[in-house]
Amino acid sequence: SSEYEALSPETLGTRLAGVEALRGAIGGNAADWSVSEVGDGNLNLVFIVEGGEGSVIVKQALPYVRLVGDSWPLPLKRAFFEYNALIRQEDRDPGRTPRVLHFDESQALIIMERLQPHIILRQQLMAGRRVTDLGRVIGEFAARTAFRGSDLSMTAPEKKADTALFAGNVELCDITESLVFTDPYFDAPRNRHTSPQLDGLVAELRRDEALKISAQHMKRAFTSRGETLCHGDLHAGSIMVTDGEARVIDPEFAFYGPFGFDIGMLVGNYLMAYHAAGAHIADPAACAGFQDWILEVIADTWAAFVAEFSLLWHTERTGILYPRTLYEDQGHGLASEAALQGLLAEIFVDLSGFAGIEMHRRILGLAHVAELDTIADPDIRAACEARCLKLGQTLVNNRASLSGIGAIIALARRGETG
Ligand code: SR1
Ligand code: MG
Repeated sequence: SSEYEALSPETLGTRLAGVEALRGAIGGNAADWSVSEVGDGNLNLVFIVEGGEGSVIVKQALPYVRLVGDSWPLPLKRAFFEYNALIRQEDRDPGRTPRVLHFDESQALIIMERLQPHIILRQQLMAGRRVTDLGRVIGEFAARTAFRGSDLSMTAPEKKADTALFAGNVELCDITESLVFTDPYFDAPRNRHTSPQLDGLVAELRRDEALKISAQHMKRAFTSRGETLCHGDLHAGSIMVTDGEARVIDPEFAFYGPFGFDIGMLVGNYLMAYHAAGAHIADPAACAGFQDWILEVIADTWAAFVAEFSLLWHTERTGILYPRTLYEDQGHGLASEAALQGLLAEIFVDLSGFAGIEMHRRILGLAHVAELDTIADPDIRAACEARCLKLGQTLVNNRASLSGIGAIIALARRGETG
C-alpha cells in the first residue's frame, strides 16, 4: 500500500490510471479523462471523472475537516467506515446507495457509481421541486437498514463483530457527540449563530434545564444504545434525487446506535426546509402547496418506516431479540404484535428527540443548512430560525407525550402560522 496523498484534478488521472475498475467503467485511456472537483460537503474531496465510456465519482477523505481546515485533524479511516457502510446498505436495501467500484484504504478513497442526473435533495427542496415517492423510498430504506442491521435480524456473532468494527469510528462519533448534542446548549467556541435577533431565544433555550437534560439523555442513547448500524448523517445533503428517484449517499458517520436516529435527523431536516420554504418560493400559493408536500413527505416517511419494519418483523425476525420461539411458536402472536408496537412507539419518541436536537444544532452549532443560511434578509432568516428553534424545543421536551407523526405535523403548522 502506498503512502496517502491527496488527489487533485491535475494528478488524479496519472495516480489512478492503473485502477482496473475505473478503466473498465469510463474507458482505459487516462489521458482522455476529464476531472473536476465538486465536493461541497464539510469533510472530503469529491471528483467527477469522465472518460469516453462513462463517468464515476472518486471520493477521498482529507486528513482534516475541510470546513475548518488543517487546524482540525480528522483520521482518514472514515473512508473505511463509509465503504463498509455502503456495502452493508447495498445488501440491506439493494440499489438505494451508489454502487462501489473500488476501495483503496491507504489512499482513503472510494470510486463509486456517479448518480446522474441526480442532484442533492437540499437543492431540490430549496427550489420548491417535489420528488415522487420520496417519503416511501427513504422510509423503507431507514426501516430496512435499521431492521437488517440489528439483533432482530443478524446472528449474535455477526452483530457483535460488526459492532466492534464500527466502534472504531471514534472521531466522527465524537463530532456528533459534541457538535450535535452538546455545543448548541452552551456558548461553545465552535458555535456560530448568524442572527443576533436570536440572542434572547438562544439564552432562553440554554436556561431550559429540561431541554439540556433531555439533550444529554438523547446523547446517552447515541453513545450507548447500539441497536443497529445507522447511516449516522442522514440529512437532505445525504440524499440525491431526480424528480422520480432518491438515493442515499455519504455514510461516513456510520455507527451502531438507536433505531430512531437516522429517521429523526432526517425529519428535523425536513422541518427546517418546511420553515425556510417561504423565503425561497416567491409565490405564496406555490409555497403553501410545497410546504404541504414536505409535511406529507414526513408523514409518508414514518408510515413507510412503520409498514416496512413491521413487515420485516413478521417475515425476517431471525436474530436473538424477541425470538419467534417465545411468541408465534407458542401461539402468542398477539404478544409479538404488542412487542412490535411497543418498540415502534419507543422509536417514535427517539425520532422526535433527535429531530428537535438536529434543528437546534443546525442553527446554533458549527454546521448549518443552506435553506436557512442563504436567506438574505436577516429578519426573515431569524424569524424562520426562531420557529425551528421553538419547534425543536417542543419536540425534545414533549417527545414522550406526542400522540404520533400527526402531532409533529400539527406543531410545525402551528409554528408557521402562530
Ligand atoms: C465538522 S463536520 C460537521 C457536520 O458535517 C457533517 O455532514 C455532519 O453533519 C457533521 O456534523
Ligand atoms: Mg456528508
